Amino acid sequence: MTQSMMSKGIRFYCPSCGVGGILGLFMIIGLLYLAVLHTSDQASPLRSLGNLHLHTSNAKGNSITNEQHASYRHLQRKPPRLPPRVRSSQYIPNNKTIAADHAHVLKQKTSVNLLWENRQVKVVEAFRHAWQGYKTYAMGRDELKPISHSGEDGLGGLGATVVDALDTAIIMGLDDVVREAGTWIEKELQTRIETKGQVNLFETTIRILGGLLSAYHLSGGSNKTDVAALNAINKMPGPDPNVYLERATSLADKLISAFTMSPTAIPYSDVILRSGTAHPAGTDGGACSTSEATTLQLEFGYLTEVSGDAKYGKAAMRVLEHIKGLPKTDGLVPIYISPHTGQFQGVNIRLGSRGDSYYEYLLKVWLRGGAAINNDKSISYLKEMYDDAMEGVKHHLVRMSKPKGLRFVGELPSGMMGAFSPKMDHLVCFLAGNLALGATKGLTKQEAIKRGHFNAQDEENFQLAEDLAKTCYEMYSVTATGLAPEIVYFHMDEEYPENLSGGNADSEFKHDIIIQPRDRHNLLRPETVESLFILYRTSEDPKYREWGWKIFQAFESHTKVESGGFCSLDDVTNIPARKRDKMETFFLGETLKYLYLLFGDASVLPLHEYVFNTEAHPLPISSFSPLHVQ
Ligand code: DMJ
Repeated sequence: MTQSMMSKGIRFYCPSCGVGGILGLFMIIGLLYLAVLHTSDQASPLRSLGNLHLHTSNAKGNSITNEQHASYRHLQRKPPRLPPRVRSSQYIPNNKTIAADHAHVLKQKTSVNLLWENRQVKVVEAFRHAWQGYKTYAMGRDELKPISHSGEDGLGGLGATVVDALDTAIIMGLDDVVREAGTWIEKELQTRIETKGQVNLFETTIRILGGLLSAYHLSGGSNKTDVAALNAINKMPGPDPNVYLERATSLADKLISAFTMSPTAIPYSDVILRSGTAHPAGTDGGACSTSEATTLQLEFGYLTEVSGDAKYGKAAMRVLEHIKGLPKTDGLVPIYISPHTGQFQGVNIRLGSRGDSYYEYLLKVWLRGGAAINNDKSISYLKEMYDDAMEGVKHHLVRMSKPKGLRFVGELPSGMMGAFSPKMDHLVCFLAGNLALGATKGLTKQEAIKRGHFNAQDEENFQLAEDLAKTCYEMYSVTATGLAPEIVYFHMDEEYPENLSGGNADSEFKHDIIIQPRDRHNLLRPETVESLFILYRTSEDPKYREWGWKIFQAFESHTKVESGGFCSLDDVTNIPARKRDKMETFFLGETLKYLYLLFGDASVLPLHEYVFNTEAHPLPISSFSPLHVQ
């Protein structure tokens, strides 16, 4: 709440107030602030927590006793750390700025702040444009097809864009969008959960379950005691937050069959919603992608925390507990795992598709469990697995391109004994941000050093994070459109061909980065801007914002569809770029959210208090971990 009070959002809440009104508002805010201080623990980063005993209730009214972890009280009493909310009045189309209406406020701002506020408004306008297209042509479908003015259900028909976009709209303060999405979820989603057919466990968990849980938290659901006070100041539109939790629970009750029906700790990859049954994938001998089986624990764990039902977190954490005991090579693992045997399958090692978020969740589940704060030993194995894996990445997968020298992460398609491939998926770009997050535990680098939380390995990992962020940015600037292709190869020989595969002759790295014709597409993916956001927050270096702005402008120039929405591209190396008739849900859920946060105030959703799931849905860091298998 203090964050909301200090935010720019609050100023726009009452734009026409006079001085008296503003003083009055500050008095009310001051009183509420004192009340909050009285009831909540001190919210300092990496605080140590007392070992009190507690008996409390969760949202469903179930009883939770947790002797070791009294910090649940902190979660119950602390008001939601809602971000500053940008009011609708701030969105004035056609490049008019908010300055005219609020000159008295803006005078006090530096021109740098103003510049980034205006850029942030541009992102909000882009989000509105995307939502408008979706609402007009595809409301309730999974994805918008912006060129043919229709929709498709590529994710099983749960209205994935509605749920994926909702918390971005909450964060941006777009009340009308929150109301539209929230109402749809309240009225339509339950029937879909009960009647739809096959969905993928991982996609449904990260996008739908994660989106619902984040919306539940951000609209005040997990902070029952203070929600009334909060709503009095900043009423959240849409349904009661418990609606989001109810939908999340009923969806998870279907998804959990993937764990319970499997003979091992590794879940089946597909679930039939209407029957609540699960089965293995129809390909690869039924194997699950390693990333899919291991990217469920933030969502199921948070559901356990807010519902009080241990079964969700337990089922999901069994996967990581099990993988802890499997053989690995310097922390690196193959990209398939079998639910039939519980063993890894094949030898292919990479941090791109099918491998990526295994490494992401080792760190994030540890962070969200609060282990960086409360030193919870029960999940320290996750941080050890993460640290080992990052050492493995540095030893086996990181190389330098020629002639100009970009550090990149390649692949070992035939395992440790096979040849190195200088191929890097755009998906790998998540790693830059993840390394920075792991090194600083979500603090700024400066703060982490000051607090003694930054050792030599952190320094090395942070350097790699910065180098990879640069590489990922250059994957954009090497192309004619300024947008990255899905996959690049890095040049490693002394000799290099003269032909330019990216199409930007001005790029310093035009010979280092090779783009194959089959890899020239762009799906509006978020990984690079995600990393720029985390690197900006942790390093405070403004260059990351500038890079993000360049990328945003390229999205605007080449992917915007006039009638509404944004589209994927077939070929980023030629202008005009050939358009592809699809707007992926993660453009609203992740790409635009990360850009908005990158250009905004660092006090919004601070990284030492929130962990973003792999689909960019923020979940609050718990000060205790109910996740580990007892
Ligand atoms: C998203 O669904 C998630 O970020 C996932 O982890 C990887 N793929 C897409 C975005 O590219």
